[in-house]
Order: sequence, then C-alpha cells, then structure tokens
Amino acid sequence: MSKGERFVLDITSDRDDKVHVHGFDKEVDVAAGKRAKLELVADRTGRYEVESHDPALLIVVLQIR
Ligand SMILES: [Cu+2]
Repeated sequence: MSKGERFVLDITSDRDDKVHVHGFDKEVDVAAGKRAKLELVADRTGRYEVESHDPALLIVVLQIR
C-alpha cells in the first residue's frame, strides 16, 4: 500500500491471543471465534510484520511505499 492510506486489519482467531503490528506499536486483543478490527493509517514507509505472540506466528507483512 502507499504511505498515507488508511487500512483495516480484520482478524478472526481460533484462540484468545494478542495480535501485534510491529513498527506501529499497536496491539489488539482477539477472542476465540470473534472478530477484531484494527484501523490504522500507513504513516510511514517500510516492511512491518503483523504477528501473534502465543503462539508466535507471522500473519502478514505490511509493505508500505
Ligand atoms: Cu510482536
């Protein structure tokens, strides 16, 4: 995506966890079977990993140009 764009992470999980957006220092709690949304503005360029911590899984990499 391009710098300045607004985007939404729309997450469903099969377990209670936290999802962490690296570089933005944002975290969202997710509950098993429920939907969690996190809206952010891509206010910087680079590659940023979105991951869960328990278990540690890489979910997606944001590429902002
Ligand atoms: Cu993390």
